[in-house]
Amino acid sequence: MVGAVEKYLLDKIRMEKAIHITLIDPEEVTPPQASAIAEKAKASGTSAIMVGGSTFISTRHLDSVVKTIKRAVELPVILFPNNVASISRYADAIWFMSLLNSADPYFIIGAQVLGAPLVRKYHLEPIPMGYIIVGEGGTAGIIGKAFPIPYDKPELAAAHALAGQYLGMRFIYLEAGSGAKKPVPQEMIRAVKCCIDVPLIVGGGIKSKVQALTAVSAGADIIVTGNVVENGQVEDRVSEIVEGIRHGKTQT
Ligand code: 1GP
Repeated sequence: MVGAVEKYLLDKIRMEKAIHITLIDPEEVTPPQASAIAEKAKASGTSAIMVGGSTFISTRHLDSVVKTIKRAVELPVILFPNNVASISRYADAIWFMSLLNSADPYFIIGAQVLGAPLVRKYHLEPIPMGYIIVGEGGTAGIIGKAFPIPYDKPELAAAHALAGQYLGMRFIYLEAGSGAKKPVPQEMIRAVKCCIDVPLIVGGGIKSKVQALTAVSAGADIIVTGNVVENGQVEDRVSEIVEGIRHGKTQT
């Protein structure tokens, strides 16, 4: 069943063609820093806040980061979990995600089995998503024991995405890894986009207006940026990326 946050995202994509989501890594911020980032990102046109990182996390710290963001902005807060400790009862929704190209069943279905009862208990809205790590893959690739899909194999990314859609996942995420030197290339975004019907999320290494424009004009429906908001110049950087997304849409 499609919940309120998913409906909000789908409506926004329908109306605006492509949207931006700000990722906040709870390991990198204090709760006041997180709420300041969220406020500035909202003012710059971001559509939702994702909270999550690839490595160590204390659920208590995560809870206070999420609570503080919720108090500061009226945007949906969606968890982006790397494990079962990344589930906060204070969020609105959770990407209920499976790392489709992991070699370890734990990241495909194991953590999900452990986390599902908590998601239900906390009344979090699960949004089924197929997560595919590509390129260098970064920390997420190492932690998730993924076989990152090389950039010159777009057809393999497309096959993973299609399998995710056929399994019922309602979003597909192409992840280059946080801080990736090279974001997901256009050919790979195009190859995935043309064979799926569900929205396509693209993230990892997107730092500029041109990079956002390039990803959106190739078919990305959601652009996620994290690193660019950790340097204090949130407003400028997010505004620039949102502008790139708007221009990219006119080229699709
Ligand atoms: C990482 O795709 C996200 O999971 C965002 O990446 O931090 O490089 O923006 P950046």
